[in-house]
Amino acid sequence: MKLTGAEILCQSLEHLGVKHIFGYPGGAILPVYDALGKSKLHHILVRHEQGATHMADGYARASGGVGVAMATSGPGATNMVTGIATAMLDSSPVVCITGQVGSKLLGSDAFQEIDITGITMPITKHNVIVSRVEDIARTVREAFVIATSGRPGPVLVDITKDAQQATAEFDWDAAAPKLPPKRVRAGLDPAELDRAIELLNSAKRPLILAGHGIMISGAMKAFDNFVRAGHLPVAMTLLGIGCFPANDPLNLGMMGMHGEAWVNHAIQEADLLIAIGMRFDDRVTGDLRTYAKSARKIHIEIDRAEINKNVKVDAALVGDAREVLEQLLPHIQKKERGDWFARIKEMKGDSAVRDIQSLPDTGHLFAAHVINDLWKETNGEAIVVTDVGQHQMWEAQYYHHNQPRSLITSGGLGTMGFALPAAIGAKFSKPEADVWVVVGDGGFQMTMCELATIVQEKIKVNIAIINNGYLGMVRQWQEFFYDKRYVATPLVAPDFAALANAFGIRGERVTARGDVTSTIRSARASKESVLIDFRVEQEDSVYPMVPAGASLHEMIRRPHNPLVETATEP
Ligand SMILES: Cc1cc2nc3c(=O)[nH]c(=O)nc-3n(C[C@H](O)[C@H](O)[C@H](O)COP(=O)(O)OP(=O)(O)OC[C@H]3O[C@@H](n4cnc5c(N)ncnc54)[C@H](O)[C@@H]3O)c2cc1C
Ligand SMILES: Cc1ncc(C[n+]2csc(CCOP(=O)(O)OP(=O)(O)O)c2C)c(N)n1
Ligand SMILES: [Mg+2]
Repeated sequence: MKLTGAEILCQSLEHLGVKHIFGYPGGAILPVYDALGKSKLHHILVRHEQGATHMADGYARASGGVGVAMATSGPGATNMVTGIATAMLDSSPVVCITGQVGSKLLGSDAFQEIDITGITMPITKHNVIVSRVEDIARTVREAFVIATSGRPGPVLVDITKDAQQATAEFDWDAAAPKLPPKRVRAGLDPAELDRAIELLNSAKRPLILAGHGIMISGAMKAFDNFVRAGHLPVAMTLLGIGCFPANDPLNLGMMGMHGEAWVNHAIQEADLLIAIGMRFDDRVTGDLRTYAKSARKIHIEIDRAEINKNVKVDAALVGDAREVLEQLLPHIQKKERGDWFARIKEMKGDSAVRDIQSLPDTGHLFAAHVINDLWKETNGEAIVVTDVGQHQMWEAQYYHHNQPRSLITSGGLGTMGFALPAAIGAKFSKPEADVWVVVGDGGFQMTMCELATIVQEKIKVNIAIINNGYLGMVRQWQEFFYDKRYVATPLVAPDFAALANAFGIRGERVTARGDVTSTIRSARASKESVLIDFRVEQEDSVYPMVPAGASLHEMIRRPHNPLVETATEP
């Protein structure tokens, strides 16, 4: 039977298992919207196409599957750019479908014509323009394969309007992807494998650097076996949080610019780093010249281009984290490493056993209190989606995640405005989950229009605005490095609770520490979304901090109480 290109697209997406599409219509994609109306696909109307891409990204990160976003040509497509780049930098499998002007008009500066494949070339794993109806099904199938295989990433498919309107036979089987043959992996290089095993079994002060790739690979079980077999301490990157339970005694916490001080010191003192599915971002390493000087390094990584990119390694195991860990497992010798663990404990000092909750109430509400109470009230089981800034770092420090994919955050691009839409996407992929947005007063104002999407779709996502009246993270840099000249960082905001009400969402404001728990509790008990405006201490800073470009051990520490640098032992 002959179908239009638009119908073929919708049917192909159904074949691929897609249930939700986040999008916004316009002229060049209208035939697809007409077909969508007749399909089983659930289209979520966003308020801005950036929101659609973050929703698709949040959907992908929460589920481990593909998120799909859709937009019209021209401004619809360009509004997607930030979301696509966000997905690219964090290896998130998002498929974007854009409408394009008719193929005869291409290159004529037609109304809303923009070269979106040109624009997104460097920020997609792959992109393609389709101008023949016969190519739609195969191209979409290929997009899904490319987005999810190897190192995942965003793919954009731009479909001309005439291709959407033309008709062709729809034959799913005949539309099988025609991709270049997968490079047959010859297995791990035996010499590298032997070297890695030798390094692992002879190390006295080993430390694992656990990254996002463990989650992407679905290697949590294999990783757990590996850690226990070798009795190895684990440090996590921001995006690695959740790959190993925070409450496990072998988990030391986060590394890097705002990581735990003892973790950064442990990295500098280690004699072996085992980096797994992490890419030695500069937020993680600090000054490369002084990074982990006494350590040999093993890198387990699927993307060969990451090997020796930032940090030179002694053994490179290129492959899927789960497969590599399973191969290594039988060769690992268990070692007690008593001296090393004692040394780490010593570096940890007493800061980890002090509980911010038990410190005297000075009448100040610190962001850390809010996050730590949120952790306690949700039993650490919520999916928390953060924005970018100080609150993001406090979340990483004070909310202890035991489950993979339970922290969703923009790490590589650090995109303000990510949290609210990404949380909406996460909620669609995990409807039973307790989803919380943790967002700053600045970032929230970038995509707050998506509150209307929550209302229109009748979903429950709770929102905690950590409102410090500043673009806090930038203010912190100005405090430390620009002599407290707060240029363009004090921030006027609307009354967020009243704003929520205007959208039809319950809004609360909390100014006292004693009200944090009860307000969170009541928000959780509500069937509908609740927004809480937490008015927190305005000029608090995130500690520790490795100044950009400084050595990892050269951290700025919190000058003095009332707050310790980290919260309770999880
Ligand atoms: C304000 C701010 C502050 C920050 N501070 C910190 C900080 O203090 N500490 C910190 O850690 N981060 C911090 N970040 C985040 C940082 O910028 C990076 O995003 C983060 O460190 C990257 O973590 P990753 O390497 O684990 O993940 P990704 O960047 O997602 O890299 C994943 C790696 O895994 C590989 N991979 C993918 N699939 C597989 C597979 N199947 N098998 C094996 N490998 C695979 C990929 O090729 C890639 O190399 C901060 C970000 C912001 C915005
Ligand atoms: C889109 C975008 N613009 C600018 C920045 C630079 N930036 C990083 S953190 C930050 C401040 C964030 O302020 P807020 O949302 O209030 O969070 P806070 O740091 O106060 O918790 C800014 C401006 C960014 N990361 N993303
Ligand atoms: Mg702020």
